[in-house]
Amino acid sequence: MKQFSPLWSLLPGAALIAGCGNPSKKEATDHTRQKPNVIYLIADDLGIGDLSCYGATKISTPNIDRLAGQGVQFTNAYATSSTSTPSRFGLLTGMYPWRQENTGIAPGNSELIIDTACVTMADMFKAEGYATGAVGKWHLGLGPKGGTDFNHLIKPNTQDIGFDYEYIIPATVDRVPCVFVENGHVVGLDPNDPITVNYNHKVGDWPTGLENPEFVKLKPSQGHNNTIVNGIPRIGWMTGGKSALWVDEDIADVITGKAKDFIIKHKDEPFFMYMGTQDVHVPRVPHARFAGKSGMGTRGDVILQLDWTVGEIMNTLDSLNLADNTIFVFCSDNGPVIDDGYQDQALELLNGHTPMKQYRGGKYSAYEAGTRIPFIVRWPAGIQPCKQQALFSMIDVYASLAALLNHPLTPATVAPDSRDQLATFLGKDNTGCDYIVQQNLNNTLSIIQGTWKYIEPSDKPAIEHWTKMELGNDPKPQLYNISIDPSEKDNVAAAHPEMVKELSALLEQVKAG
Ligand code: NG6
Ligand code: CA
Repeated sequence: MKQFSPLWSLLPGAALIAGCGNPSKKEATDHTRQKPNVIYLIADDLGIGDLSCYGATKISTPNIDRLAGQGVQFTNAYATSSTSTPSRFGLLTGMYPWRQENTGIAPGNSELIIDTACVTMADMFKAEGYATGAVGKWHLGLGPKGGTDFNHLIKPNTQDIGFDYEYIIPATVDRVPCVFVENGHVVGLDPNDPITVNYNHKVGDWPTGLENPEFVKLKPSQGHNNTIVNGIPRIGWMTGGKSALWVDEDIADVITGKAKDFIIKHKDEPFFMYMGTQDVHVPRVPHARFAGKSGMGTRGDVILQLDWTVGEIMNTLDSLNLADNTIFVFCSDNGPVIDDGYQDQALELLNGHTPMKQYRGGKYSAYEAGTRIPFIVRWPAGIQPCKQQALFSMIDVYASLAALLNHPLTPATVAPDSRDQLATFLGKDNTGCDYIVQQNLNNTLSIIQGTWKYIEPSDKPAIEHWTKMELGNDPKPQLYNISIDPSEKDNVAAAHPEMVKELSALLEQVKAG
């Protein structure tokens, strides 16, 4: 193994630290002399109420519970945004996605939306001598403006923004093309059967959900009526690339296998692996090992599948003796949604399960369940297990990890919105950050400071068209005291004009940069 400067053990985060403020009894070990590996595993649409370690009683997630029990388990952590693309953009760039135009939910043929000139979190790790990899759901676009060409080397790809290796699902599992991309190439593509993708009109002659509903094995409830792949109608049209099409039941196995391979390959050097699971996004298609096992329909089954994935990664680390000095972050990209477009009986089979817990809204929403996420940080060599109640936002992961590595974030354009919250991230301090800013589907912003949450006025629709989710948009300012009213039932803006003024001014200041 590579040896790093002993200075490493003196870095701010390297010393063993107390669990959420309590003095540590552990002694420093040699592990802390080597840079820790970092695994950032981001689940899709998983709710804070979906895990037994967060209080779910109708489903059991033993592996994620074990991870939480060995790490810092956050109870007030937030994603930057209530949908996938902007949330991931904020994490990897350290810049609020709403500062850039094209950061809404990306189609499957979107250009790479992170500028190759941007110094990403992966670039930082690379500069620090880490092997870097992106595995699984990507959803930040690939290739140049004007539509991705999937038949040649796709450039730019994640390798142009700091990743040495990629094995990715370009967008979402409900969007075409239904293929994996490895280092810029569609995996298993037959050059004689090129892929054509379009998001405006039908291409080729493959059946669509709209024209051939008789071929559909999972019926849409909203949208999702374009090209049928594996019996599932998707968003967008595609044709060609038959030999490259993924098998939905096997996606978790494939990406978990690739993630394990990456860890094994880089076991002797520090590595950063960004892993996005397709679970629990629609279409929810569990492998036969998990089908019917939750008693809650496929939404529950893919939660079990996700838990299995986490267990596989943990076991791999254990078997290589890497668990101790690996920072393993587990979280979701946005809040949960029950029916997100397929008739999978998620609602009918909930059986009292509460993905949103007591929080209002869900995916797409400015209300709490839109961005409140499960968030766990395990690092046995550097962290004392604890529950962390401090306010924390995913936008601050980048600068916090930079602080851990003593890596300067200069010039100021690098990760401009990310703040060093390392002490909170590691459970050393429970003060948390002064304020956090979130974004809903329509870019309506809200800000939380202390116990107060302010949602800026918006003329956008109150309800999301397809899911009927409350978006939290209201032409009037909204103010909630989330410590006494976590379900945001009582808008107290009229009673506290001074607080509305203060928080709206702070939000304007953040917007101004
Ligand atoms: C919506 C899709 C939804 C999901 C979402 C993106 C319809 C009706 N709904 O437009 O199913 O794909 O986009 O989800 O098409 S995310 O988690 O990747 O942001
Ligand atoms: Ca998502």
